[in-house]
Amino acid sequence: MKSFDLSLYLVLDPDLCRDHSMVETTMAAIAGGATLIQLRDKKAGTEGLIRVGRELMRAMEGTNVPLIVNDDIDAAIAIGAHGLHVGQDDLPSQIARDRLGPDKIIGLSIESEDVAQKVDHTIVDYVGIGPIFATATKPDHKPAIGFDGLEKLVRMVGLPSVAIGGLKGEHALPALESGADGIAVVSAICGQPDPKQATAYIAQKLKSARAYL
Ligand code: TZP
Ligand code: MG
Repeated sequence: MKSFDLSLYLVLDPDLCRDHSMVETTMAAIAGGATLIQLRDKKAGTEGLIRVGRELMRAMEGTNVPLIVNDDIDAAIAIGAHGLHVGQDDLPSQIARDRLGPDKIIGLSIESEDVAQKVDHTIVDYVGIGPIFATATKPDHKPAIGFDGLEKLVRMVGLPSVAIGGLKGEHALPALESGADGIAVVSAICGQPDPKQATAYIAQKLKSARAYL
């Protein structure tokens, strides 16, 4: 069954997690209210991703929170992850779908109107839109689009969407007001002294934003 909740999407970054292992950070975030976890490690290589991904899958069993792997389809398949997230420079989503089959979640990053126009709704399950703000977490990111840009792209794409890039709990309201289904964060959780509390804070902001809207 392909079901997922984009509300509070944690993208793991091992460099930022430092003081806590990826598993510790993930389990703390889930306890704090994270609804989806993405394993993103640009340095690990496929074998490294598979190792940590399998550990994550074991730890997350029974939580109902899906694990999505960034970029590396071989790792995603070996791990038995719930899905794959690809960017514009990664594997084309059609090829990803062919290899993963219909039941896995496929997410796609979009950052401009050009790209938004080309999204294939029959293949992609959700889009990650951003960066909303410039962020040191992804040094090679595309220009920041702000919440106005987010709103435009959410409307154009018409798929479930999550905003990303420089976001913190305070941005839950403008992100949801712009039409996104949730926010994706790295540094607002990874590397925080207490990842569970950091996640619970964002979850609370999302809850108040929903109550307000
Ligand atoms: N894609 C666009 S911005 C970004 C990614 C993976 C990094 C977001 O990190 P942070 O720390 O939440 O700004
Ligand atoms: Mg990528």
